[in-house]
Order: sequence, then C-alpha cells, then structure tokens
Amino acid sequence: MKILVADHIYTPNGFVENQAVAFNNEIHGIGPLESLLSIYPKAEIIRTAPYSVIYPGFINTHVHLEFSANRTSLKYGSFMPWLDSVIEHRDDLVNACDNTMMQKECDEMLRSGITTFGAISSFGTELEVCEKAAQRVVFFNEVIGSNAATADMLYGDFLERVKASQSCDESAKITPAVAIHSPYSVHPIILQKAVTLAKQNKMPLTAHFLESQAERQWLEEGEGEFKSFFEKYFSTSTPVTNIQEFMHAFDTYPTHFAHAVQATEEELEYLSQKGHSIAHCPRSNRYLGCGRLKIEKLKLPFSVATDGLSSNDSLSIFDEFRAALMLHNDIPIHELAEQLITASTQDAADILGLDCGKIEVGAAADLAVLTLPAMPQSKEEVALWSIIHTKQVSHVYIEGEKYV
Ligand code: MCF
Ligand code: FE
Repeated sequence: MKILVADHIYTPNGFVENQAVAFNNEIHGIGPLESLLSIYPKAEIIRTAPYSVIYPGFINTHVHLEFSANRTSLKYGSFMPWLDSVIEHRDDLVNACDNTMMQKECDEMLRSGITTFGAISSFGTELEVCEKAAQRVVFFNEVIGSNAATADMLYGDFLERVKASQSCDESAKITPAVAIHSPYSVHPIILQKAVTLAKQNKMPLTAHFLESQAERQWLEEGEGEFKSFFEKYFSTSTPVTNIQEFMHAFDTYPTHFAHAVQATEEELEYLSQKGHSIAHCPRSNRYLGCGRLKIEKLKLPFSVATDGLSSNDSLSIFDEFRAALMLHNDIPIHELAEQLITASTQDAADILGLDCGKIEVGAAADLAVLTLPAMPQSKEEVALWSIIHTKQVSHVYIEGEKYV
C-alpha cells in the first residue's frame, strides 16, 4: 500500500484539504494521513512538495497519433483547405511518423498528466506504440469509405485492424474500439455494419460529426465546398447520407461524437436523449476555422480532447485547458476551470466506460499530481491556478504504478 499526501485532493465532492490517498492498484481510502496510517501502518508514505494537488489521471478521449509528424504541412484556418491538404500530404505524414515520434508524443501526454487516451487509428500504425505506452488506450479503429464499390474492401481492412487490436497482450491496457470517420465519408451500409459490430462486442464507439459549416451544407443541401471536393477526388456529387439518417444509425448505442460544433440545439437535444456524448476539441476547432462549441448550453456529457497534431500544436491536456479558458470567454472563469477538469476526468471515464477518473474508494489508482507555485486563497480557486500554472505534472500513477 502507498499513501500519497498533498495539500489538496480533487474528489467527486470537490477539493478537500490536508488529506491523503491510500492505494495499491486501486484506491483504498481518502482521509487524514493519521487515520489512513492506523489502517495501513506499513504503507509507504509519499510526501509531495508544498502546494501540491492530486487529481485523477486526465483522459484525452480523441487523438490521432499517426499524424504526429505534422508541423506546417497541413493548412490551418479553414476546414476544406485543411481536408484538401490532408489528401495531399497524408501518405508523406504517415510515413514520416515512426514509432519513436509517436512514443515521444505519448510521453508528452503522460507528462501533462494524461493517463488514458482514445487513439483514433486510421491505419493501425500506432498499435505497437499504444501497446507499449504507459497509459490505458481506447484503440478506436477507424472505418472510412463513401463509395459502395470499394466499401467492402475497406470494411475488410477495418475488420483486420479491429482483430489486431483485440489480440493485444492483457498487460497492454488496450480497449479495442470502433471509430466511424464521419457522415460525409462513410457509406450507410458499412456504417450500420460497424455500429452493429461495436454493439455486439460492447466496444466504445466514436464518430467525427458536424465539425464544419461545409459539412452541414453538404449533408443538408448537397452543395458548397464539399461538392467540388467529392467531384475532384471521388467523381461523385451527392452525399451518401443526411444528418437525420446518420444520427439515427446510433440510436441504440451510446456514441462519443467528436466536435459537433455545427449541430443545432435540436440535434444536440436529440443526441442527449439517446445517451450520447461529445469530444470537445477547442484548439482543433479554432485552428480549422470550425467555430466554437457552445458548452454553456450543452445538456449532454462532454470531454476535452486535443485531437491530433494534424489540427493542433501539442498533445498537452493543460495547453488544451488554457485554450478552452480563452475560447469560452463569456463563462465565469473559475466555474469553467472546474468544469474542464471534471469533463476530462470523471465524465471522460464514464463516457469511455472505464473504472478510473475519480479519486474514490474502489476506483483504479490513476493519479496525476501537480505542484502550484504558492498556496491558493480558497478551494474555489484551485482548478484555475492548476490550469494556469501547470506545464508538466510532478507525479503520475497508472493502476498504482509510478510513471513520472
Ligand atoms: O479531427 C480532425 C479533423 N476532422 C477529421 N479528421 C481528422 C482530424 N485529424 C485527423 N483526421 C483524419 C481522419 O481520421 O484525417 C482523415 C481521417 O483519417 C481525414 S479523411 C481523408
Ligand atoms: Fe479527430
């Protein structure tokens, strides 16, 4: 047993002061050091630096590791020029992205306190790195293909990747999962097959959805920038589905939708009724000119995610939090800070169906400790100071094992 002591601990009931956490691979107690020591007299005591805060490990539900080589290749500013640049540079970027590079990004996530991530895998090339990573990984195998003639072949390739992710070693902490790329790029027939597969195997399911205004216009009217894109690359000028049909395909299985920036209040209400959730990617949305998700109006659970280096500049969850504080400039800042932390810990764990994300008895011992430069004046300010002052965390435990 280990007992970790800090000035503040973030629990499901908010911040508690002058307490400690007793854990091995899971959390056994939260309380004053003396009372934990009376139950576990032989425990190893780990004293953190003054002004430290213990959080549940952070969960980045949506990242594309395979695109980690991007720095200036992809066009930022507007969604369609970005998508065009993905088509142009995808092969070069993926080839340039070796295991060392992806490993480095996993370490960067770890040092920012990310103990679980959702890897959206287009090709399966990051599986080996994810198997060796310190973190828990929900491995989202992506299915893509809007053309009925090639859909079967692409679905077959997807199935192979799903199988590979299912046969990972138990010690790898990998959860196999399914990603539908998007309503514009996945044919309804393979969409249905992939949803059924996820449901039958109880695998987490995700999809990019209503990310850009261009996507909305294409799905609603079959017009706009997507029309020339599809004419140019796929010799077609009609969408394969519409917004309603796409949403209905997920009616019976809770799904984690990425972005949803361009969804209407009614659509969000519908998603909420069906038990779905959202991956909110503030920097990606800003960099690709997609707009701001109105999180102040959301009734459904959401997480905060970095997306990939294909639409971001780092995979640090704290960089993402700071961007979110700036983007949502009308939300009271202390309230927003705490909401971002809850979204990335307990809400994200619930969304992905994991037993981590909370500092409470029985939860997995995934913990991130950060050290503030001075003592906060009140508990209400701890979340904001944590976000503003943290570049790297000071300790990381995953299933009770120390990684930082
Ligand atoms: O989330 C961002 C923006 N939206 C959509 N897709 C991606 C993002 N980052 C990487 N992608 C990948 C996606 O998984 O880019 C490809 C897919 O494989 C776009 S479709 C040619
Ligand atoms: Fe994405």
